Amino acid sequence: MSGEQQFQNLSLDPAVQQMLAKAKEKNIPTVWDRYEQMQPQCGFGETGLCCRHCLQGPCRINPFEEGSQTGICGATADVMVARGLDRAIAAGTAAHSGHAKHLAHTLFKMTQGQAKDYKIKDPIKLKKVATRLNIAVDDRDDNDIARDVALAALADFHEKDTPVMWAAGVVTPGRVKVLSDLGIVPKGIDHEVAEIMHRTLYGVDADPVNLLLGGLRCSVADLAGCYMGTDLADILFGTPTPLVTSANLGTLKTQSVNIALHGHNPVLSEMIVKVAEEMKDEAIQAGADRINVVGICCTGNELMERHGIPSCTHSVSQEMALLTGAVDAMIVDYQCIMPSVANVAECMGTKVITTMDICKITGAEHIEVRDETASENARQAIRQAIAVFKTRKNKKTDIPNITNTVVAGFSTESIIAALSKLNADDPLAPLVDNIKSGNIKGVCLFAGCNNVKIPQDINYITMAAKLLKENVLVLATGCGAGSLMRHDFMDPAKTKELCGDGLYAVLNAIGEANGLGGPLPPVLHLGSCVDNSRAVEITVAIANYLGVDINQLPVVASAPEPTSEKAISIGTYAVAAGLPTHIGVVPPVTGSALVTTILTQTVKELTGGYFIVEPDPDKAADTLLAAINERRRGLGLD
Ligand code: NFS
Ligand code: SF4
Repeated sequence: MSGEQQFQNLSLDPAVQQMLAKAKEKNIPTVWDRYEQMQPQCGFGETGLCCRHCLQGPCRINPFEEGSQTGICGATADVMVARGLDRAIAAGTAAHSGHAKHLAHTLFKMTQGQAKDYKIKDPIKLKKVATRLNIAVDDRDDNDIARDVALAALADFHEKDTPVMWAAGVVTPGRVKVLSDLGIVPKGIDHEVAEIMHRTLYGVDADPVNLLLGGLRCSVADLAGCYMGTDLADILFGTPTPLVTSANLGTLKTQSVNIALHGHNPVLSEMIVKVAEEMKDEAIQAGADRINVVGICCTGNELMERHGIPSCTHSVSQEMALLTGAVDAMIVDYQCIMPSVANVAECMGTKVITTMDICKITGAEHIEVRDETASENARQAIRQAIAVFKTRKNKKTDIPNITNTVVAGFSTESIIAALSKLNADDPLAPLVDNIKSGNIKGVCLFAGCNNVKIPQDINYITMAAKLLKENVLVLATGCGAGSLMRHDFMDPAKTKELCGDGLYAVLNAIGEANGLGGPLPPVLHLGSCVDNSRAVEITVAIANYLGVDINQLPVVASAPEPTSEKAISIGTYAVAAGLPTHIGVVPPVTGSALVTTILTQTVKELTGGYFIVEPDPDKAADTLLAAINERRRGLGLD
């Protein structure tokens, strides 16, 4: 094989393939090289049968061997696997809710006049959230309402007698009952994370079913953290409305000071975008035409949704952005940042700048960004990027000439607004009627990451293509959205080609009614991974409209290429919410037949949701279609 073709088994994105060829030529190791070097990976870990929870270990169980089938303390395979899964859920929950807590602190400080760079951008959303929380809004100052919302958010982290408000208040009444009956309504977000750490400690919970119920409860706390993250970010930075933008490595520009923002929390990235605008002249003085801010991973999604900032790449291909030689600074906050970016940056003569005290990377420069001094800190970081540009400006870059058109900016609010152009009095009616008639067979949410074990994007595009043709409305978040946007699935010019007739008719009617002169894009971008809450909000609205519970709706979820523990916690709350939930990578649970059966079958009797583990994307799409059809029949639809 020659040229870039040899990289087709690593990534389906032609821009990534070009950069892989360059990495090879320059002998710069990437995630794919390290993956190869890691083979064969350990079978004990792969099946969840190794335990390091105490100093008598490590213990491992060989499921194929006679003899000792427990760890030294007597923990069985079932216990080991359940404990491991619980800790992954707790880690995911800690991350999403840590992000939300950060926003709550920022919002609170803003109301106290201590974070002057931040403002309430969406007072309507503020009042909507406050009302849901039973916080008075009439005749009150926005600042006072915001303070109460921030305090309610912070209160949701601690154990209390009442349920977590961002959990119990955001699902259907039927779901609250299901979760209450199972004893899995969280009492406090941090409390649930801590309790998982406690019960998975050496010599605590040794009942796999009890452990899994604990994991489910923690995942509901994860839903709360995600939902809070979305709510507070919308209040501070605005609720997305549709806009046109672009994606892929071609969004980097040789003549510009290129800043790649990578990570998750808009608290940082929003400030960089704002200050970059103000510092344009400094960039021009340095010889650039402007400051070009692009996104990577979920912070990229947040900025794209709210401001149309282009996304340059996502997830497993993050090193590729640096390999272009055009990134003057990669500024990161936390989560999903491969430490290897610091090495690639060094090879390419550029910089990674870390900004949060919990996320420093050896080899990167650290500029602590604090709420109180955010714009000044942002200025410092951008100045570093301009300095790098000065040394880079006469050097060759290798930017793949590949960009994809993206229509993004969907949110519950913007979708309802678009639907209200078809029926102002009853905006959900057009959506629900089309589901009933079968123009829309069902809804599938694609979420999660890319994973080095899978040729990048292949599962997303295979599955989405099949589901769209079958008239399934496709929503996407996180790096799943990133994947689909880099293959034109968010380009309205492709809606006709990609969608079945019924779905196309609906997307076109909405687009026309909104003056777009054409359809909505084939896939609706709902935002970052915390914004899976938007999919929950839409699903709950449909369920309430029909007077049914979530587990009856023809709605499914899929993380076809999951990597992070955050994807595990999200998948688990999708199951707790009652959704058939596909994952395309086998998680480390197969060492326990009991745990595997509970997750893929038994849990269905408890929550109505269940996991579908299927690495083959074609088969996975068929299984999700069958699940959608089963639910349609349950509702008496064809
Ligand atoms: Ni979600 Fe987003 Fe991407 Fe995966 Fe990481 S950025 S929070 S975890 S890799 S989708
Ligand atoms: Fe081994 Fe038990 Fe310790 Fe785990 S907790 S390492 S199974 S002795």
